[in-house]
Order: sequence, then structure tokens, then C-alpha cells
Amino acid sequence: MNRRSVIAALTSLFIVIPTVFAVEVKPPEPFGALPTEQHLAWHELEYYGFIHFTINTFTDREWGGGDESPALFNPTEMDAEQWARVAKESGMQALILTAKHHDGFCLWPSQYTGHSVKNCPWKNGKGDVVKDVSEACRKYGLKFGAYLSPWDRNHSEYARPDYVEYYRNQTRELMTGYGEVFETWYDGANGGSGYYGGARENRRIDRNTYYDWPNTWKLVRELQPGCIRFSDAGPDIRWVGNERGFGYDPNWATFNCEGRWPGVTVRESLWHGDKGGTHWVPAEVDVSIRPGWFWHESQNEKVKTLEQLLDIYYASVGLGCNLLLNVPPDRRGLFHEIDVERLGELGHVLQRTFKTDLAKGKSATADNVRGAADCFGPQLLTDGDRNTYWAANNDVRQATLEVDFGEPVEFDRVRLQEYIQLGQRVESFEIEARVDGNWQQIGKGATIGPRRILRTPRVRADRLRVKLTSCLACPTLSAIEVYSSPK
Ligand code: FUL
Repeated sequence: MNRRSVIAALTSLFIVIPTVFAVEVKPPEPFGALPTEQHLAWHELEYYGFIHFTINTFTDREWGGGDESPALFNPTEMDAEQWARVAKESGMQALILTAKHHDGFCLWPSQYTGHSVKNCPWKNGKGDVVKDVSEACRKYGLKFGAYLSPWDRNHSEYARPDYVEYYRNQTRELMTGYGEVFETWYDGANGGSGYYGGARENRRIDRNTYYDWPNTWKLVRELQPGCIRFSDAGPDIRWVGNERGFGYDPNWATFNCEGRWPGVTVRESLWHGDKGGTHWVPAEVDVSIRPGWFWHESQNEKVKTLEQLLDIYYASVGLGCNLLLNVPPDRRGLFHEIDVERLGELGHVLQRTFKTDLAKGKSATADNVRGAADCFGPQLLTDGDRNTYWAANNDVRQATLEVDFGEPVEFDRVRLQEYIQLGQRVESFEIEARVDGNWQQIGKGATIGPRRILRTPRVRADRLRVKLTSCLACPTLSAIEVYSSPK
């Protein structure tokens, strides 16, 4: 054996030995109910718009009776592209349109009813608001969703079996005629009285059984595989339980679906989710930028202020919910100037706040690293990638993570994220900052889940600590991010 082949043999031994003896460190076992691919994509949307627009806009009402003439629907400067452009500039990622509200008027020319845009003066009955909005969304890179009210105060067969068939036919039209639909929206309202094809009476339904929801939801999933279905009871996401624009802490994405239907649910479970619940059904927060869902001239001066909108943002998106902010177009078919200005201000502040993550690339340490392996190491918390994660050993229920900025950094926002692909685990945490050599608590909370953004006091700190004080299983965390809001 010459010298060269001895070196070659030794070299290959050095390569082979560590490979043979290296113990592969496995990721934590998934814990509890888990999100689907559709959920993961939906969580990333964070903030999007709701559009309430129909005959009510022209009658100054919130709930139409179902007896309104379609001739009332006549926007004079209808421009769905303005809605999409303003939404985009405000930081929204999608729009959900009331394709049909409780009065039954359809914003698209459904072949199953005459109570629609087909019989209105706008565009001589040749218009289609659903088409305009879905196309405007595509043009501006927004996702498109639809609200199809189950309660229909116009339809003669409402509360009878034929209406369920009608509702499914309309679902089919919306799910096949307008490209990709990211979310369908079902509310739980069923007020009883209505026009009902001229009967003008009270009609009651059994909310548990009448709509046969499982089959409608199955149809939606078949026609739109990526679509998320919203209601008081899931099946994919849940109502947060108030219309004032805030989520709750704790906020579990897990939820018990059994026996719950739109309009039949448990408030506490909507607010907080069910810890250890059977399904992944995270909360969506719906709120209007004005007091009403529809546009009313008398509410032009009551558009929420920038401060109110920021409070809503942090109380919804900041608590791990998605925010569905309603902006009702006016009788021209445009977002009103005051709403446009407010949305612009909100977009500007959010964009400036979250532009630079001050923790990105900074060194991070943890008091426990799963199998002492780099692939679960704390550096993954600050690598700017929300899909990599730090994880702890199986028996760990408390952990401390520390970011070293290297020099004092000024900030007032901290954003945390669990690696929810493996389930939601953290049930309490605290945040501390080292200011002039002294540690001080700047925030705390219960759950983290898909996202938690804390507004902290503005500090100049050279280190940040996240203490996970209680976890349901060994914790994971995919991001610690730090921001400074514009002063
Ligand atoms: C409720 C409806 O009754 C309101 O009119 C509005 O559409 C709101 C978003 O959902 O259930």
C-alpha cells in the first residue's frame, strides 16, 4: 500500500465512521389536531377584506326583506378594480364578496332565479358583480372568496327541501364559474320572517338538519379543493364569536365540531377554541370599518379611526386570528373617499412596521435543544424562515430562548410563531428585554399558535428572552421576530 492509498483509506474511514454512528434526531411527534395544507395557506393570508354590497346599499337597510325590486340595484360608477386596488394598498391579501345576502338578491346572473343582476338597470341586466370582483382580484394578486347566505327571504321554497337543492345549484355556479375561490362564508342568521315568493310569513328551520351542511361542504371541497369553509361551526375555520373586531387569549385553533352547526354553537368555544379539541378550526375575526355592514350615507363620519383599526389588527391578527375587515361600497359602486383614506393609512403603518425584522440573522440560544441537534437549533428562530423551527426534547414543558442583538436595538413589537404543522402546544409565555444590563418583562400571554404579535413598551435592549412557561407537549417555535413601529 503506498502512502497515497493509505491516506485515501483513512479519509474514507473518517467519512464512514461518523455516518454510521450519527444518531438521527427525529422531529417531535405531532400533537393533537393538526392543520391541513389548506389551513396553512389560509393562516398566511392574515388580513383581507369583506365586501357587503347589494340592494341594501340602495335601500339604506342592513337586512333586506326579500321583496325589493331588482330595479333598485343601479350603481352609477361601479368599479371593482378600485376595491381591489385599495385593498391591495391596505395590505389585504383577498376579498370576500356577499354574492347573496339574506334578501336573496344575486350579484351574479344565476340561472336558477330572476332575483338577480339580470333584472336590474345596471349594465342593462348584462352585468355580473361576482365576475368583476373575481377578475379584479386576479389582476391585483388577491384571492377571491364568496358569501352565500343560507337564509333567503326572497325564495318561495325557503324552509322546504327544494330550497336546499336551489342553494346547492347556486353553490355549484359560484364554485365553477369564477376561477379559484379561497374561502366560502356561511353565517348563522335565520330571522324567520320574509317575503318568500309572496307568502310573507314566518318560516322556521331546524338549524341542525335543514341545510344538510355536510353534503354542501363536500360539494365545495370537490369543486374547489383549496377552499376554506367558514361558519360558526367550521368545518375549516370558525367565527370568533363577536363582530367587534377582536380575538381572545387563550386562542386555541383546536375545536370540537361534533354537534355544532351554523347558528348552533357554544360561545366560549368560538372565543377561545377548545384546548385539546378534535379538529383544527382556527378563528376568523369579522368586523366592519363602519358601524353597519352595508354603506349608509349617515355613517360616512363614523368610519373607524386609524387607532381603532390598529387596535383591531393587533387584537385579531396579533392574537393568531385572521382579520376579515368589511368595507362597504357606496351607491356609486365605489369605496367611499373616507374609507379609502383610512385603509391607505392603515396599509402604510403596517408596511412600515413590519418591513425590517431586527432579530433576523442575530444569534439565538436555548436552554434545551432537541437531541442537541443543529437541525432543531435556536438559530432557526432568527433565520428569517418561518418554516424552519427550534424544538425541545420530548420531556420538556418549559424553555427559555434568548436573542442577542450584539448592540442595543430599539423596538416595540415582538412576533412569535409556533411550528403549527406539528400542532399547537404553548399555553403561556413571557417576554423580557435587557435594558442597560437589567432584565425587564415587556409582555406575556397564553397561546402563540400560528402567530402572536405583541405591542410592547418601546425599549432599547441588547437582548430579548422568550420564556415558554407552560406547554401541552414539548415546544416548537419557528420564529422570533422584532420590529419597530413608526413613531
Ligand atoms: C351576519 C349577517 O346577519 C350580517 O348582515 C352580516 O352579513 C354579518 C357579516 O353576518 O350574520
